[in-house]
Amino acid sequence: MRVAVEEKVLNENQRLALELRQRFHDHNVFCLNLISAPGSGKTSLLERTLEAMVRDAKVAVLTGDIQTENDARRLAGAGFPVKQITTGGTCHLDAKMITKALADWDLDKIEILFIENVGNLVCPSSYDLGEHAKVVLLSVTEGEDKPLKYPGIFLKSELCVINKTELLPYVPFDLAAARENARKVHPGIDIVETSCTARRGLDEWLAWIYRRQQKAIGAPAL
Ligand SMILES: Nc1nc2c(ncn2[C@@H]2O[C@H](COP(=O)(O)OP(=O)(O)O)[C@@H](O)[C@H]2O)c(=O)[nH]1
Ligand SMILES: [Mg+2]
Repeated sequence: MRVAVEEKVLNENQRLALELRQRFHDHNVFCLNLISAPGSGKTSLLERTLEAMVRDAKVAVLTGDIQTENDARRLAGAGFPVKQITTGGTCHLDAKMITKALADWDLDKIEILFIENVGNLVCPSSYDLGEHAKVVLLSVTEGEDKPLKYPGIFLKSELCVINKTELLPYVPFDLAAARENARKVHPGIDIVETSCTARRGLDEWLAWIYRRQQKAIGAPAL
């Protein structure tokens, strides 16, 4: 019974995600879905990303959390459209929440849409949001074994951002093992190392975004 209900929810999500994907395609919106455990640095990475954008860049952010508007407040400072989605307990964003949040935004004014998912390495991996790619963040304080413990999200993500790298001298995190574990789960996954506080690796992250955006433009929606 529980399985049947879950399947129905996921099928409905898939239908709405396909609609979103088609809309993103029609309006040339490139969409990334950022996923990580709480505190890995999703909002920080987006803060650094928005700072790096030129003033008239068509960039927008939807940021999800169970409670509070804190992340939207942090991100709004950069002057780009930002909207908080508070799920009120749900541990992931779903396609219906994204559809609703986009209802009063003109997609023709957006070229890159970042979605910051709720902090969780499990639930968000099952919900397609119509994005072009999922990006998983792993910070060096979390342990290099996380790709092996949470393979689903590493398998589904095109990029793994290893964040807080300026802390490497102080934490027992084996960077080579982390990379190897991510590639054991997903051999083709791209990996970028960043430090949002020391502002390292951000050029590489931005270059990845633009490369992936180029690939998305002109590609069929489905
Ligand atoms: N040392 C260090 N701390 C970071 C870095 N990036 C983010 N943080 C801190 O980690 C905490 C959680 O970051 P946040 O961006 O809110 O993570 P989120 O929950 O994934 O959105 C905050 O205190 C950030 O200042 C980093 O590169 N190095
Ligand atoms: Mg956040």
